Amino acid sequence: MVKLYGLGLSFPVNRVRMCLNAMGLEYEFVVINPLAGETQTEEYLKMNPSGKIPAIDDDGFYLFESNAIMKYLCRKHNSDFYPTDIVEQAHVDKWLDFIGAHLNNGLAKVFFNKIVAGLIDVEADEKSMQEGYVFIKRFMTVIEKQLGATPYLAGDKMTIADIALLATVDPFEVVDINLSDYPNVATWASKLMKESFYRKVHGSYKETLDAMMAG
Ligand SMILES: N[C@@H](CCC(=O)N[C@@H](CS)C(=O)NCC(=O)O)C(=O)O
Repeated sequence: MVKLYGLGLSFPVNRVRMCLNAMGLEYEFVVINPLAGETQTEEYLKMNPSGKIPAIDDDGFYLFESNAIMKYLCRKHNSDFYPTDIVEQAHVDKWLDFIGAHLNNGLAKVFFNKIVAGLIDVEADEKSMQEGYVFIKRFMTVIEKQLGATPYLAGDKMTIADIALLATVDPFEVVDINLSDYPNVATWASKLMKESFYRKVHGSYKETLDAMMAG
């Protein structure tokens, strides 16, 4: 059985959880906290040499990087969430790269300064945080347009590009980004957030954050 290492606050980790849930795969979720130094052990660094989360251990096969993990799982289990047709697959890859390079970068800046800095007692970098908000606005506008044109990010069917996006917009509420500023994305997200692959992760991102804060 796949072992997934990570923390419920991490959007790349939640992306892999949602993917495993959507595919109906059994897995063990091993909670490991980078903020407590738990990803710097010799054992964990063998799975992910960057000391980041997520990583998986699939019966001795180690893999890191959330998008690579989702693609691997889909290929291994012949899932349509990562289509084999080269054009369809190219669209999925395009959006995965777009989300990874642009949106996740912006969100990482905002999330670190708004949430994590306080948790680890580091001074927030206001400039970096504002930069993050500007990136997010710029690139969410592109996503909003796409979801006005097609029901799912890469076309007519749900794919891992949608899962990557859903896990990325999931923490928006706790960093004061209003999803209703992007009505197509809001409609798309509210539909997917009712699905069991999401509900098995949490009721909402805020719920996970509040539980973590409470101890
Ligand atoms: N591109 C990576 C990003 C992984 C990542 O940045 N994880 C964060 C948590 S959201 C982390 O492990 N941070 C701890 C650290 O940098 O030491 C992926 O998609 O898997």
